[in-house]
Amino acid sequence: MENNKKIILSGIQPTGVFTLGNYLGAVRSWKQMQEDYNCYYFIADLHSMTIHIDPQKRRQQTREAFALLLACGIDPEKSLVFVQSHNKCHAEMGWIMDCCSQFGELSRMTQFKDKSSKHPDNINAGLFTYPALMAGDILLYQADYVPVGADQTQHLEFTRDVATRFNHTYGEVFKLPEGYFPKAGARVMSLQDPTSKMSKSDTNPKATISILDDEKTILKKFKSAVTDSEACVRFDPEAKPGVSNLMTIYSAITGKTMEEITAEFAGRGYGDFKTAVGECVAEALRPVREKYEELMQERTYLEEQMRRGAEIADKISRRTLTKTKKKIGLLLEK
Ligand code: AQP
Repeated sequence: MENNKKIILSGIQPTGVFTLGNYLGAVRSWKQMQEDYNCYYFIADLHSMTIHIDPQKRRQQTREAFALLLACGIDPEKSLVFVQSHNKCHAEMGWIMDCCSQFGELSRMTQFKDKSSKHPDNINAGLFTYPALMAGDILLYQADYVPVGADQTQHLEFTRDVATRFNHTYGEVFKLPEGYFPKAGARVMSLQDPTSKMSKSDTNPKATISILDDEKTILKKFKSAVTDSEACVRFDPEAKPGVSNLMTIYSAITGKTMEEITAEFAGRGYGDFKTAVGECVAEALRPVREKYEELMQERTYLEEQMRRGAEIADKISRRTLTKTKKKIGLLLEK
């Protein structure tokens, strides 16, 4: 990747099969960005440790997530794709970032507050220092841009603050990353509670569309999506969160504007609208599902790509890690 292209870095946790939200909000744009940037994508298995997952399941989900990225069109010949824990630099840099982070600033992170209220029985220290590990992930690769959803802007600001502080205290090491807002990105909400985002770890299967769901399942889930009693397809996220969410999905896939969608379904019931949304989603996800099934038969190929990804990731990030350690005054091993 010796060229002048800017670096984009992003990760996704292996906490379940990707949802339509992960796809429309993130991974679909990752595919498009491969042409214009040097893209580094990783499966954030260390981050996934902040919630409890059965070990066997975590292993399986990590393999699946890696295959899903490739199935979604991330090409290991164009982009760097790897599993976070396979590159030891992340854990090492994570500790360094922990020691550069203040308790007060970590306490203000809204994601910590949200996630600790969701898992009150497991408010672990990792959940609290999650943004420090994430700062390390980004800074290790001297990333220019990080694609961020609205829920991640606080973490990016934190990364910039820590990097600025480090550069000021020890001398210039880190590039300050900027947020990247993909044009075609969409925030997808739960089909059963359209005021909260669609999440892969949601325990209610009717609330999420998995990108591996078949057409019949997808149509059924959209049919039972929560709407309202007005029977009018118009975009109003405050008053009509359910219908607005379905419109967002339909628009993200077909490219139609909200006005065009309202006109298309004027005088027709929600039944027709839900079927149309379900059909376009099923059609968009079909090639991903087919590619995924093919890839899961090729275990050796997947393992080889993981190994190669880890090797390149180590090579790129070790330069920054070594420089960081020198600046801090850690004695380097000879
Ligand atoms: N509902 C969503 N709409 C749009 N974008 C979304 N993303 C997640 N959910 C939506 C984006 O997907 C990328 C990867 O997310 P992640 O796995 O690192 O963590 P997350 O945001 O916590 O995703 P989930 O699905 O909600 O996972 P769990 O259930 O494990 O917490 C990110 O770019 C994210 O913005």
